[in-house]
Amino acid sequence: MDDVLKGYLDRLSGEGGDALAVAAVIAALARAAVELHAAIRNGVAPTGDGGRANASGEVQKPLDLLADELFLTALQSAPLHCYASEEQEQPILMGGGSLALAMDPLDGSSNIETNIAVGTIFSLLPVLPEHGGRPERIFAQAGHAQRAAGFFVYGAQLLLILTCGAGTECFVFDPTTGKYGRRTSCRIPAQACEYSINAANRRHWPRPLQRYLRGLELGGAGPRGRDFGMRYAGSLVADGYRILQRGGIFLYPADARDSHSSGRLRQLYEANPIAFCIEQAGGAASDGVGRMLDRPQGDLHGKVPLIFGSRDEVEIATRHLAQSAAVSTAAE
Ligand code: AFP
Repeated sequence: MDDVLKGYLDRLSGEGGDALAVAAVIAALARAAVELHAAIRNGVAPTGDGGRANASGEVQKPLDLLADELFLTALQSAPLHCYASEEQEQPILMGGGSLALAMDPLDGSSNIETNIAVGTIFSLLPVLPEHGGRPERIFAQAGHAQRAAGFFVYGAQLLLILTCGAGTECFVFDPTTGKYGRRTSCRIPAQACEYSINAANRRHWPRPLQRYLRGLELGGAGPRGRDFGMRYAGSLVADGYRILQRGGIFLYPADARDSHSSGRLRQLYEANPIAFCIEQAGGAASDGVGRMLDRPQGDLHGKVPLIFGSRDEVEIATRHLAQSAAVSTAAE
């Protein structure tokens, strides 16, 4: 079976500019992902709690730290100027190059013990002369500056979802050949049939969001006039891949809790790369007010509300959310 990912990256490399560097970084990530997937699948990766907290104050699991170390090692010879990670308080200067990489090395780690798919999310940004080589300026670029982005899904299959700005591709790893042997292009249906949200947070949502979700729950008996399904994996890469496959809408909104006043997901290495993949597959991604990829980047580990999926549905949800200037909790 051909190495379809290698063929894709070889063609990409010929596009000139920093395409050769982009292809080299993605190839290094793809090799490291095979190693991490094997460690997870074979249960050799440690679980439990690592005892320390990351920059977002969340407990780091040993697998979070193992994943971060594994990717950092794999990227030592990649053409990278700097590396930012959910597991690193500050960016790390690398060997030098025209690109900067931001990663969530292991997304969904709280699901490891339950055998739900977890993943790695990555975002590649250009290093420009005006940045003066300073990581804080490089990682302050908005999402529309991304050169490439994607995520790996460590499930029954190892998948790489990748965009370099000309569509979103899904590569499937074949353990029998040791190659990413299959590629399909992702196109998200404009209409959603499923919604994805942590309904346990309902009481914290703003009223207009409550009304919007109530409309989905009422289905054919309500204002939408048709029934919807509900799926929520609690793993962004699993929910994101499902939506790339069959459409739907995912929402992690800001809510009335101080801890969630900007939602839970980090803009640099979760929301922006997912948004890039979703848009390139014909979908839409919003922060509840405007296009996610146009939102100015806050702090390195800054959080943002995130809504993404089928274009028509994201438009409807964003219109509802725009009605709530201030977050208010429901009376009941
Ligand atoms: P963990 O990496 O701590 O498991 O968090 C996963 C995640 O960042 C993202 O993958 C999920 O969409 C989201 O959190 C789930 O958050 P809730 O558990 O608050 O619904």
